[in-house]
Amino acid sequence: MNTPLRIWITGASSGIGHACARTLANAGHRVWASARSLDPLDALANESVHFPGELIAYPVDVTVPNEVSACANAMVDAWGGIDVVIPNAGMGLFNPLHEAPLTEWHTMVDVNISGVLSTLHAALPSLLSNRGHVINIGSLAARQVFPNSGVYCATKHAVLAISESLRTEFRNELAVTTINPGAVNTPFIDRTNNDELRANYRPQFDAGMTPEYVAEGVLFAVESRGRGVVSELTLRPDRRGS
Ligand code: NJP
Repeated sequence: MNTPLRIWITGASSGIGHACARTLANAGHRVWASARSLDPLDALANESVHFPGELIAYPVDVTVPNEVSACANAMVDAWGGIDVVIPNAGMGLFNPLHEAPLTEWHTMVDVNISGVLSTLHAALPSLLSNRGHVINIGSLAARQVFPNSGVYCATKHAVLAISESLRTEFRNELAVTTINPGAVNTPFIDRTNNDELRANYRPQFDAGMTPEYVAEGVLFAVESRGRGVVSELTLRPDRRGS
């Protein structure tokens, strides 16, 4: 088995983050799982007692910088450091640009950019001293723009730029990976407030990849240590049918 790594993941209560937390703990790693909703995190922690690794649930709202730094400090106090951070918490509130309330734009910027930055800022000192790994969750929307999701696309372009700046600045100290998924079947689209768009998009996500498939990609990137660095991984649904 690979050496167990100490991994902090945000947005672990649902979807991709939840699947990553399970997959990584099941592969023997030590997972510090964060989100705002404690019930699903506690359920995950209870389930994980049967896994070879370890999983601790620690609630955090990534839009509150003091909570984020307290979470990182608690992990370092408990486990002595952070080897991998996965700032996965993110939201896409789809709406045509001219119809979206300003609050939706701010929410996406607060969670998808500021939340990622707060998480990285809190984790970086420990990551740098451990020659650690940042795994950012981008999107196809990090390289393309789509209608009805202009601000979401802008936030994911920012995530990719943050990854690239870390990779450039810390070439000899950090591994940096950006995972760019297409549609994944999670509650992601259910958070969209525009009823018509939510209903129209849902089938596309129903036919998307499983979050467990994305988690396999994350596990591969995490366990590449010493062999190579996955700098960008694009995953798209297989539309060929069975
Ligand atoms: O979405 P969902 P996904 N503070 O809604 C958390 C990207 N992505 O797993 O706090 C802390 O199931 C929320 O937890 P809670 C996407 O952009 C997806 O699909 O309890 N956490 C939950 O755990 C995002 O970056 C697709 O509400 C906060 C999690 O975020 C990542 O994948 C395609 C929070 C969201 O889980 C995970 O999305 C793509 C806060 N303030 C990229 N606000 C896709 N699904 O198709 C939310 O290209 N969370």
